[in-house]
Amino acid sequence: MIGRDLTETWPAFQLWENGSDGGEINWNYLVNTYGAQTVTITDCRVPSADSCLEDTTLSEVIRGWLGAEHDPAKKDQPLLYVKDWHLARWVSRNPAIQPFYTTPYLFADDWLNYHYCNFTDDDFRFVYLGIQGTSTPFHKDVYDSYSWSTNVIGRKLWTFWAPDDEARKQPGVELVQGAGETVFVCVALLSSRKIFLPNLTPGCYP
Ligand SMILES: O=C(O)CCC(=O)C(=O)O
Repeated sequence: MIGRDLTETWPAFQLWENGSDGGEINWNYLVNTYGAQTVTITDCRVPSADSCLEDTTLSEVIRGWLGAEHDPAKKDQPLLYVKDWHLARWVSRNPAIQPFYTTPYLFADDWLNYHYCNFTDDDFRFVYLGIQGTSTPFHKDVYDSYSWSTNVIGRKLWTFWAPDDEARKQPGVELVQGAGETVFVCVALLSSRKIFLPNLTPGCYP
């Protein structure tokens, strides 16, 4: 885990947070700036949620979270999570939109995104946005790559296991990532992440 200094100059900490104390998501900014974008969502109540991805607009998702009828305690309501959102790509193509992050020097050497950004229409720089209880199931990163992930708002619980099957039968190693902290996941770890407080997480996956 890397401390807050690494990303303290990121505009996201001003743009996406409400008030001077931080800690709360600035929903108005997200809706006004990014609301029309199509994002991919999963319902974290459904086992293997990653297998039932759907597309909708960001405004629709936020409207659902903030609506009077939304009660995350009710198990019959969906628990939506915005996943693999290509926000960095969209911002880089829209000069009128203020960038929300810069790649820290430690992670500048990124062969995978260099290739994808320059020679394809795809990339592996993602933002995740969710409310308390949303999570990403057990997985390892694309093409066995390394990854890094900075938490902008909220706290995130990570659980890591060593890559062999035997290790998965043991409890994993847990780590709580606070706002501004960056987790680096090396290829030797399989990883599963659970988010138990509101989070908004720019991630770039070399
Ligand atoms: O933040 C998350 O929910 C998932 C992040 C992720 O999948 C990753 O860093 O590999």
